[in-house]
Order: sequence, then structure tokens, then C-alpha cells
Amino acid sequence: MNFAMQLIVSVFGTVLTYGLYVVFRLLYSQYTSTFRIVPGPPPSSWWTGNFNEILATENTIFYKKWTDEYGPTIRFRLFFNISRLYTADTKALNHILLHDSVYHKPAIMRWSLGRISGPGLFYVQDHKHKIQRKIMNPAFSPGQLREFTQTFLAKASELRDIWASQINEGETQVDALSWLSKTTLDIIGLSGFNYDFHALSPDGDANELHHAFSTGFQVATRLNIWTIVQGVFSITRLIPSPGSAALRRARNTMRHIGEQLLHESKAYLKATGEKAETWRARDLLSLLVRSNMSTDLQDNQRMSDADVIAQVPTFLVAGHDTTSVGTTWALYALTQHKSVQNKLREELLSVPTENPTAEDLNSLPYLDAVVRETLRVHSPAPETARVAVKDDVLPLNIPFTDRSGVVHHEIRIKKGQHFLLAISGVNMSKKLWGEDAMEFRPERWLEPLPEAVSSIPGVWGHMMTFFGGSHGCIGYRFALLEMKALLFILVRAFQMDLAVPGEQIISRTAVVQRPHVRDEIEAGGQLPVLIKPCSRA
Ligand code: HEM
Ligand SMILES: *[C@@H]1O[C@H](CO)[C@@H](O)[C@H](O)[C@H]1NC(C)=O
Ligand SMILES: *[C@@H]1O[C@H](CO)[C@@H](O)[C@H](O)[C@H]1NC(C)=O
Ligand SMILES: CC(=O)N[C@H]1CO[C@H](CO)[C@@H](O)[C@@H]1O
Repeated sequence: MNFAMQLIVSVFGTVLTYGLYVVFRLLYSQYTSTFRIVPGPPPSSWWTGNFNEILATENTIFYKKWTDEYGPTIRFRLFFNISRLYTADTKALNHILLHDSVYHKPAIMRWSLGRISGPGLFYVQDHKHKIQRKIMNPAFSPGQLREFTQTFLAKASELRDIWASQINEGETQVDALSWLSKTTLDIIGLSGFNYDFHALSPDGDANELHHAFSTGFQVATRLNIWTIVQGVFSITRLIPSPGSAALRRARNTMRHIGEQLLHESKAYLKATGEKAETWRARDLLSLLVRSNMSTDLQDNQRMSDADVIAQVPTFLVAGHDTTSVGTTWALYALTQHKSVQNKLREELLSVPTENPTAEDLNSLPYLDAVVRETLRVHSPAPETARVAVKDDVLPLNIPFTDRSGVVHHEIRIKKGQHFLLAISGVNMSKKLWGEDAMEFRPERWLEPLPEAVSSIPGVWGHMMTFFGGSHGCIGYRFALLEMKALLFILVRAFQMDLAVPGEQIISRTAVVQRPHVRDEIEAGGQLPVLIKPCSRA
């Protein structure tokens, strides 16, 4: 054999051995899986398990059907019958949230988003996560938010003026989703890193960072067989795939711009004399630079420039679409519940200023109830995933009974097992919220809440919407205030109606859930709304 042949044979042999090993490991873990005894739906296909039903219903089958049939903790099957666990059990969720050194984000989740965000807060784990989180927390404190309220209101007013200018003959139709997406992009740019995307301006799409980010995001979150294979078998990531060149270009652009923004932040900080206490930060990035200088930190606890630059795409991934779809769903709910819309407008018009402070916005009880109810019923992220990196025992609030009649109050967990964690399934559970769990009814937040909801873990308001534990959403106060500012400006200015019948609006999930028009699915996410100026009484 010549050298080339030898090389081919040995490469082929290695790949084959690796392939066999992977298949063996899969089968072995399947037959020894501790999930086998947990009740769940029978597989509908011999080799794709329950994948087709899950795909067809975009995961809603878990909480619309299966939790009713099998209880809040369910075993389901994917390819080659690999079993996975879905849980909406509050005790199990609480345990998983509190033990973040055991339950990590799965490789595929970190890899796909990490491809665009780099080693930012969403990507890092354990020690590195603790360090980043400690430095980043102060930037998201309630005190800082006060400064950002002006930006939220200014951008919301810009949107209001654009919409108002489009009205002729008393009303006009706008796509609330795309406009709110532009608005929240501008907001996260300015308040995140003092960068103006000008997304609301007429030539907004031409922006370099916007283009780099959306190209990269599309490639990174594109789900097909190949990306699944790459997500699971790290070795295959070495093979260039369609889009990897575009992704590399996008990342280079983002890094380049991130370096420049960091440089500007540092220069700005120097110019203002480095008096951390008196210094008024304009954006999250500058706050990180300031926080990193704190004398309380040991040197190995500081953030490198690369870490800070990775937060630029991280803020874009985590803080842009989530907030715009949340606000869009709020407008949808208001068009479907006119009395809520009117009652909210009355409250908002009673505020004597166009320029409320963060405290003003947070002290409006009905606005708060509407935002809470929107995020309960239309959680932007309906599920998340985790993988156990160590053996563990998962306690259950609601036990399950196996086929031989034995009742289990806990499940033995083996390293490598995967979980799908309910967010919407908890938010909307009848067991927790009562018979009207599915209804949009902001008033529930003004009444005493059902006892059971206090068992729901999470950083905010008896909901899993912002997740919880040490990986809970760092931006939740930011997002809530941003949503309130947008609703304050828009609901005061316009009466809103859906431009299509209510049944036409359905939800489709790609990382976040977006409204779509049933007859125009190919058009992508949209929410066509008819707006009329409010005649102020
Ligand atoms: C309505 C809007 C939002 C929703 C529903 C939301 C939801 C979430 C959820 C569910 C997680 C946990 C994901 C997981 O670990 O599996 C998360 C994490 C995170 N969010 Fe948000 N988010 C929102 C807005 C924001 C904003 C505005 C920012 C930043 C400006 C932000 C920054 C982050 C970051 C950095 C993480 C990772 C935290 C960590 O792992 O320590 N989010 N968010
Ligand atoms: C998957 O499980 C079902 C039911 O338990 C069985 O009929 C089928 O043969 C299994 N398929 C594989 C590939 O193991
Ligand atoms: C954080 O502080 C260290 C040590 O002073 C410094 O080397 C590093 O550049 C700083 N990082 C940022 C992003 O300011
Ligand atoms: C937004 C969302 O996912 N809502 C769902 C919450 O759960 C109920 C079932 O409990 C569904 O009917 C909703 O569509």
C-alpha cells in the first residue's frame, strides 16, 4: 500500500470506529436509561420516536396533551429511541435551577448560540460564569435602569411619530412585529453599548453591525440534520459547512466593531476622570469597564477585553428579539381584549407627563398587570434545555407510578441525560393557576394569587419566563421597563385593532415565539395591526 492509501484506510478506520462507538454508546445508554420507567407517550415512529409530533406542534403537545395524560414529568423519545425527560414539576425545576454545576446548557445549545455570541454570559459555565456574572450584575441593577428609561421613551416616541405620520383618512395598517423589532434593536444598541443602529431610520437596514449580526444569527440558529450532527459530535465541526464562511465574516465584523466600542468606552471613562462613584454611565458596556476596575476584585476575577467584547453579540442575541416579541404579544392581547386596552389607556393617560421616570412607570398597577399577564401567557421563550454533567437524584413534587405500580418521588439521573424544561407549561398550568389558566386576564395580578404559584421557581413574579437560579435572565428588569415604556407611549397614542380575524394569528417558534398570519406563514413573523390616533378627552 502506498502512503495515500494507508492514510485513507486509517482515516476511514478511525471514522468507522468512532461511528460504531457512538452508536454503541447510544444504544447502551438507551437500555440503561433511568428514564425508561417514567411514563410518556408511545413512539409514533420506530426510528424518530416522538420527534414528528413534537415538531408538528412546536412543543405545545407537551403541555396541551401529554402533561394531562402522564403528569408534569414525561419521558419522550427522539431518534433511535433515545429518551429525554420533559418536566414542568416545580420541585424538579427548582432543583435543576439551584444545581447549575450539575445541569448545564447542552452542547448543541451552547455551540449554536456560541457560534454567534462567543464566550459571553450566555455561553460560559461554572467558574467563568460566576466571574462574568459578578462583574455584570451591577450594570443591571435597578439604579442603572433609571438612566436607560430616557432612551426607552425616546425610541418609543420615535416609533409613535413614524406610525402617526403614516395615518391618512383616520387609520393605517402597520406590522407591529417588524417595527418593534427595529425599535428594540435601536434601544439595545444605545443602552447596551452606545451604538446607534438607526434601525428606525429609512435606510436602517444598511447598517454594518445589524447586517453582520442578522447574517450570523441566521446561520448559527439554522436547524437542519447537519447542524444537529455538528451540535452533537464536536469532531464534525471541523468540516466547513454551508454558511461557515458567512458566519466567520459576521463574527469578524462584530469583533472589530466590539473592539472599537470598548476602546471608546475606556476612553470615555478616562476622560471623565475615572471617579467610579460619581460617573454616570451611558451604557452597559461602559458599566462593565467600570465594574471591572473595582478595587474589590482580585486580578484573576477581572474580565478580559475579549470577554467584554463577547457581550455585544450576547446582548443582541438575548435582549433584542425577546423584548420585541414580548411587546408585540402584548399589543396582540390588547386587540383581543378591548376592555383591557381601554382600562390600560385610562391609567396611562392619567399620568400627567409624557416623560415618566422609571419609578412612575413601575408604579402603574394595571400596566404592571398587563405586562405580567402577557409574559405568562405568551412567554417569548417557551422552553429551555439542560444536560446533566454528573449523576444526581431529581426530587419530584408530583410523583409518578411506573408500569409495575411502584410510586416514585424522585428520579435517578445519570451523567449525559438530557432535559427539556417547561416555561410556558408552568406559566399556564391549570393545577397551579386555576381553571382560567389559559385566559388572558390581567386582573388576576391585582387579586390574591393562588397558593400553588408560590412553588414556581424563577427570578421574577412566580413565572419561569425569565428562568431562575444563577443563570436566570440578567436583563429582566431592563426588559420589563422597556416593555412598559413602549406600551406607555403607544397605547396612549393609538387605538389598536387586529387587521385580520383573531383566529388567523398563530405562533411559530424559532428560538423565540413570534406571531404569524395563518394564511401567510411563508411571509414569516408578523402582526398586522390597524391603528387610529386616540382622541384625547
Ligand atoms: C422579555 C424579554 C426577555 C426574556 C423573556 C428573557 C428570557 C431569558 C431566559 C429564559 C433566560 C435563560 C435561558 C437559559 O439559561 O436557558 C435568559 C438568560 C439571559 N438573558 Fe434574558 N430575556 C429577556 C430579555 C433580556 C434582555 C433585555 C437582556 C440584556 C440586555 C437579556 C440578557 C440575558 C442574558 C445575558 C442571559 C444569560 C444569563 C446567564 O446565563 O447568566 N435578556 N433570558
Ligand atoms: C423503539 O421503541 C419501540 C417501542 O418501544 C419499538 O417498537 C422500536 O423497535 C424501537 N426502535 C428502535 C430503533 O429501537
Ligand atoms: C479589566 O481589568 C484588567 C486589569 O486591570 C485589564 O487588564 C482589562 O483590560 C480590563 N478589562 C476591561 C474590559 O476593561
Ligand atoms: C404562549 C403559550 O405557549 N401559551 C400556551 C400556554 O399553555 C396553554 C396550555 O396550558 C396553551 O393553550 C397556550 O397556547
